[in-house]
Amino acid sequence: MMVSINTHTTRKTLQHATAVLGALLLGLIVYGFSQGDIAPSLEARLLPKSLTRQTEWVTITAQQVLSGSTIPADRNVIVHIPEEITRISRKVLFGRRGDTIRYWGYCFPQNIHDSNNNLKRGFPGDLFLSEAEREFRRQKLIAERRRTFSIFKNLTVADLNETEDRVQSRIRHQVEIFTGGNTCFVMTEKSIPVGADDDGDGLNNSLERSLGSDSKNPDTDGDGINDGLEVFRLVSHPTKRDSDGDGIIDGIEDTNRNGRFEPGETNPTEWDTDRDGLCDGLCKVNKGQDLRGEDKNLNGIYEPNNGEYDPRTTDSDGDGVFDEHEVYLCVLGGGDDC
Ligand SMILES: [Ca+2]
Ligand SMILES: [Ca+2]
Ligand SMILES: [Ca+2]
Ligand SMILES: [Ca+2]
Repeated sequence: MMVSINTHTTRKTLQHATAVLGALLLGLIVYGFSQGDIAPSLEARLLPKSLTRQTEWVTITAQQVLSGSTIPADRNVIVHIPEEITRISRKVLFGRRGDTIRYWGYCFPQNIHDSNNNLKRGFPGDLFLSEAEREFRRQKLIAERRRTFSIFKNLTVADLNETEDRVQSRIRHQVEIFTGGNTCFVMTEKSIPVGADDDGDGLNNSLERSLGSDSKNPDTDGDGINDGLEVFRLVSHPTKRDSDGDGIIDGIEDTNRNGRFEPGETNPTEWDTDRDGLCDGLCKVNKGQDLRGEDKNLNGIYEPNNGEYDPRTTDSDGDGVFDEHEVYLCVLGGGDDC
């Protein structure tokens, strides 16, 4: 009993010591470099200055990045990029959340040469900013610069262009590709998924787990479109071969399998692409009693000789009678394959 309490206490003490050490380290960094161009970067931290000192430190281990983890909001987070990762893009590593979520951080350089370079420029590592954070800083700098103009002076196009140029040059974003062995600091306003991408489909392992897709298989449902394209571009189900339930699998609807619904294709996320009332493939109608649809053999090819209609056109044969009405007339006439 005593032993377990002591172990627990020791662990607590160690955790505390690590946290204090981390805070001291950042304190030194901030103090040491506050004279250089680090100041605007740190001022733009996501938390008010008064709160940053008491912000908790969290470490995400290389093992956690491999299996997929979450970077919590409003914490000082240290992420160890596992050696197993050769290279991974910032977007994939942080689950493509940067368009809407403000996060920023920096990676400590791996060798002393890089380190010296960065120290000369007044920052101990290479900065990265999410798209949302870059836009936030851009707007802030533009507003600051506008205030420096006299209210009696009209801004010319040249003034505005100059403002834009100056602002762009002040926003430093240096890391798009992360490599194994890096140690990086991250702070985010909302939690973001972090992880390796074992199967290279653009979804990191944390996202794959939350979506229920297979992190070792780039096309979990085997419909011909990879998981990343399904989630981020097509917005279809990575675990469902026929996302819209019209009978035709996603990779047949999206013929060139590029994750976009384009002219000449049927829509993998809409059961009736041409909205003529008949589904693209075959669907149950009349409370499940009948099967009706346009591409009846579900092969993605319009075959009028097989009694099919074109799921891309409301009037497939161009005779002025809409497809749905043709089916209605067929049923009235007692046809058995309408
Ligand atoms: Ca993946
Ligand atoms: Ca798929
Ligand atoms: Ca479908
Ligand atoms: Ca469809």
